[in-house]
Amino acid sequence: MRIKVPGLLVALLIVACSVLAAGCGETAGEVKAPRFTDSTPMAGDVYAAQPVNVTLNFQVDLARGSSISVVGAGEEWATGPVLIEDQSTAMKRALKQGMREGEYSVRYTARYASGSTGEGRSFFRIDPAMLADYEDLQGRSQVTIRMTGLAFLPRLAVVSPGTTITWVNEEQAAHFVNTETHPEHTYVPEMNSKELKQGESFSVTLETPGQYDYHCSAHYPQGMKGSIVVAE
Ligand SMILES: [Cu+2]
Repeated sequence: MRIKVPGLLVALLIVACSVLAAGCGETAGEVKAPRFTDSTPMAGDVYAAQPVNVTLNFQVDLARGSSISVVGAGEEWATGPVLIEDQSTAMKRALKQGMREGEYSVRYTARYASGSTGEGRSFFRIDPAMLADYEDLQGRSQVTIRMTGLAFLPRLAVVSPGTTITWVNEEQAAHFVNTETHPEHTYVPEMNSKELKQGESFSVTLETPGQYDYHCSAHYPQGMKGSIVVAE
């Protein structure tokens, strides 16, 4: 008889923990919809500033009727229509300005061209303290980023809205500027350059405040990555 009481308590504890896990701790893990490959931000990423959108990549074609929600501090931050692009295997939704330090949960429903759907969730964090590692280049209309030694210099830069960024390849190896993620390059497609040979350059003007991570797809394994924050 004494065994039954602890057994019941254990059962109740399991139920209570499950409820808690489904409620309070739901942003602690990632749930991937079938055919999901990766996203910007990635689950668990910590950003120095807010992303400008949430982009999700899939292995199959998407159809209309997909949804993306980004909630933090009790507020919905995703805005505007769900956009489908990259030959229909990527979907994204813009984010409102004004996202502050904290954790944000991402929920999505992907409607596939086949007719089936998949649901997933992830999370990311914003921690402005990370801006301490960024070189402050605010207040300039033009900023040059050198590509040399298989690296972007400066690797981390904070600029003002409307700044034109120009990447210049100073070495013999050909480089690219590619928006996240690798290899889809779907986050901010206008940041994708053609192959840049020695002496060639690529420019883009960034108007919307937020974080723009990028890399060189030819030297991704070597860690050739950079990040620009456009700060108001
Ligand atoms: Cu490269």
